[in-house]
Amino acid sequence: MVTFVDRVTLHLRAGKGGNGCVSVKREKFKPLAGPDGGNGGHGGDVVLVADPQVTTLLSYHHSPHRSGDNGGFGMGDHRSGANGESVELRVPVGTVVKDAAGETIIDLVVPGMRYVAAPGGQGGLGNAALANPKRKAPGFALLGTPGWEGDVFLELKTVADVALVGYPSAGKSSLIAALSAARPKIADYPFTTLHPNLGVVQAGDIRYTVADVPGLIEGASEGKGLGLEFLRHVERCTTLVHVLDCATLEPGRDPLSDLDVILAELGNYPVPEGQLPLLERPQLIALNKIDVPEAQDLADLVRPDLEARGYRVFDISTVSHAGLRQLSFALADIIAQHRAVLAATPEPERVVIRPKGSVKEFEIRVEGGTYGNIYRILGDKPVRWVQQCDFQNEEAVGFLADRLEKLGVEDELFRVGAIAGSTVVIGEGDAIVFDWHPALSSAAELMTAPRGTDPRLDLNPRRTTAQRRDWYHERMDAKADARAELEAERIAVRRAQGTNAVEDEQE
Ligand SMILES: Nc1nc2c(ncn2[C@@H]2O[C@H](COP(=O)(O)OP(=O)(O)OP(=O)(O)O)[C@@H](O)[C@H]2O)c(=O)[nH]1
Ligand SMILES: [Mg+2]
Repeated sequence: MVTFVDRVTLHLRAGKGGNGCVSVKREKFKPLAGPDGGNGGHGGDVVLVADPQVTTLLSYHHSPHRSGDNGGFGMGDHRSGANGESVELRVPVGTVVKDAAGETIIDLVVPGMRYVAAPGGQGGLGNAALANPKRKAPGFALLGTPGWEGDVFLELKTVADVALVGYPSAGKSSLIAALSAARPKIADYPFTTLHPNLGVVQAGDIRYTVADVPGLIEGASEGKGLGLEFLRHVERCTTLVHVLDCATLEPGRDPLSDLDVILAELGNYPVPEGQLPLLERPQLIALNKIDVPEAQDLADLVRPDLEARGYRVFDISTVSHAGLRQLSFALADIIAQHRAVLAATPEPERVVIRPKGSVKEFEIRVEGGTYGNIYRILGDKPVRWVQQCDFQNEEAVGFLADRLEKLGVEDELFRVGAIAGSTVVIGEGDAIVFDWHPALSSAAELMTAPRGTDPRLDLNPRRTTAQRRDWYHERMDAKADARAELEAERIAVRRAQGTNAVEDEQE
């Protein structure tokens, strides 16, 4: 029987939004008293919540299909539909959420963290909400949009401060049982532990968590034994404790060679980017089973070697509890230091892995087709508007066309080269295909001139006041000039005559 699951694929379906309602208020002496259709309710989300009380993904292994409730329909008399109930899926702290392509979406490492894995659909507006001074009695309402539907992949990576690693039967489970209230299965055959166990240790005023992972053997990184499968659970532990068995009777095994094997396997484990490789983390050594006399002798023998390699070594026995206090306080020190460092470093900027919406509200992709180009309109808004449109209702289709126009879709279609009759598709796939009939504003642009520069405007014979004023001044100036010229001529003539007269007089 499976009792622990750390990987599961969930099939999620969020609730659909309820449709808006078309209704007209009727009163005894006012049969058409205005639109009163209510809005549809929103569809329920499917939310993942990190819960420290949950330790396994087992329940999702048994029932991986989860869905949110649909939103209720809007009704007459301004009654809105009820919002669909959201579903909360409690998952262990340390659950990594990945999309169907295997990309990490979010890491639920903090207790209480929530992630809306499947957002519910939007409720449609009723005709009351669609009314405005220009459209007093809309004969249509918007449909609810479908909720998100798809698969997400959950992978549990235990979050603990300390990980106990070592050969099978080295006494890891016994150690966690001796240090904490955890009661894992303990037995003298290898691979007793098949999944990680968590325990909470209180040392002085420091409290930390310890994880006991299944035993490793030589070749684990190539899949031997339980393989490296479970090293995933070590990945998030700050500190490692090597539990070395000093009382093993197996030939060819001694604490030093055991340690080398485990180190080699840990070194082969690829940690995700940005994390400290396992072997660069603080490591302590626990020489276990020293209640057995030969084990104590062996421990005394190997300790100088291990200390020479730079390890802090603790002789322990999970049976007599010797050395456990020292070990747990040494661990508490390391954890406390690590926490102090963490508290001092500023929290790194949050990275949004799946940014919502692009800067542009839509884009048009031109695709070649057998019957000429297809213009595909992509973007959250246009796609949602199409989902909200009741294509049986002409008014609703007109409303959709207006919305698209307002967003600038028509202008953009024109810019990328669509002509009247071009095939236009909204969204991926071929759900909504139509022939483009440009509305008036874009038809004007077909005349290739920018707005407001219609050539016919230039034929206007009426002059502006300014033009008339200028014309008047020009005429006045011309008259004045002419008068001055005449005057000058007259003077000249008179002078000529005058001179002649003088000459005549002189003769
Ligand atoms: N004498 C003695 N026996 C011990 C001690 N610690 C553990 N054992 C025994 O060693 C055997 C294995 O102990 P476990 O705690 O199950 O070992 P494990 O490392 O968890 O093993 P796997 O889960 O198989 O990897 C059990 O029979 C324990 O009773 C100890 O300090 N002294
Ligand atoms: Mg065990």
